[in-house]
Amino acid sequence: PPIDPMSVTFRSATGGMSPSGPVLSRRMSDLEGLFADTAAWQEARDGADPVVYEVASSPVPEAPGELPQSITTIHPGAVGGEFHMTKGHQHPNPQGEIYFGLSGTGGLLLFDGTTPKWIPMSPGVIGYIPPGWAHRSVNTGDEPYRFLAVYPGDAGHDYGWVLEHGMGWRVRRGAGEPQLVPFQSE
Ligand code: PAN
Ligand code: ZN
Repeated sequence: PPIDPMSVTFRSATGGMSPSGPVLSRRMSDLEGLFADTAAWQEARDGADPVVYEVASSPVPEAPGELPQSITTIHPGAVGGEFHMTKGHQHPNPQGEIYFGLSGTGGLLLFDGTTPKWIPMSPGVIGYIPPGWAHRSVNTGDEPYRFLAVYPGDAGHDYGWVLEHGMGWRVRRGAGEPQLVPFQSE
């Protein structure tokens, strides 16, 4: 059923939304196969199994014509030097998506199967994801990195594509700027 016009309040202290739809929590144990250093990942999983990121969704349904929104919070940290990140996905029904930086420092890694791109993200930055580009978010700072996402309700989410093709680069902690390392060299 169509929903009524509405406003959603962003809770800046927690990254929550009010009113809120589902809130999803991804722990280290949910992120098998993501990080290059498998031993370091296993150690983190078997230890505190920390929450790596959370996704709060607005009550707008994932239905054709609607524009669902979500706020992702990626907690700071790294696994074997590789920064905390989201799983990453393709939209099987290729359509654009908009990200807007809310707090902290991170980046948007995009991959079309051939060429990776990196968009540094910070509060106030709009990152645009064109149709057909897989996308993953990375926290490159030492505080929570938080952003708003707005996407077409019938875009769908395909997580298998990234597991199969990678994202072109891995994002590692460097002396200064984050290091973008070719995926194949791991
Ligand atoms: C975002 C992502 C969110 C979590 O809302 O879904 O940041 O990342 P993963 O879905 O890759 O775990 C988005 O891009 N929606 O389309
Ligand atoms: Zn998306």
